[in-house]
Amino acid sequence: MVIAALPPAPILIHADEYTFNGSRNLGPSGLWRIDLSNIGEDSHDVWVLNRKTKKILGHSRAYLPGEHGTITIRLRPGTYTFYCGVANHRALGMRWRVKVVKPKIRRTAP
Ligand SMILES: [Cu+2]
Repeated sequence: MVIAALPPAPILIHADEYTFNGSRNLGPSGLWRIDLSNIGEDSHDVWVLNRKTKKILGHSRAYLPGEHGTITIRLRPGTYTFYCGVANHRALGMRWRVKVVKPKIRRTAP
């Protein structure tokens, strides 16, 4: 039996003043590819917070209006908040919650 390597779980986040709209709020543990698209008029970034441990797992650089970029982060099962760390943007609504669960094992044919 061969267990295939799972590709990163992609999530696309559209950021503007002052919302974070994610393309999914549930996915498998493992690598996550977080693509932030700044469709607003201010700079925005994305930070990843483990809601239980309160640890920051990583963050992107700040993206200018019209820019987009990607960070890849390994997430264990749990709940996370993705948010913008610029000024008080998080409090204004730029946050998105995701739940990460153990993936089902996938098998390939022998
Ligand atoms: Cu922001």
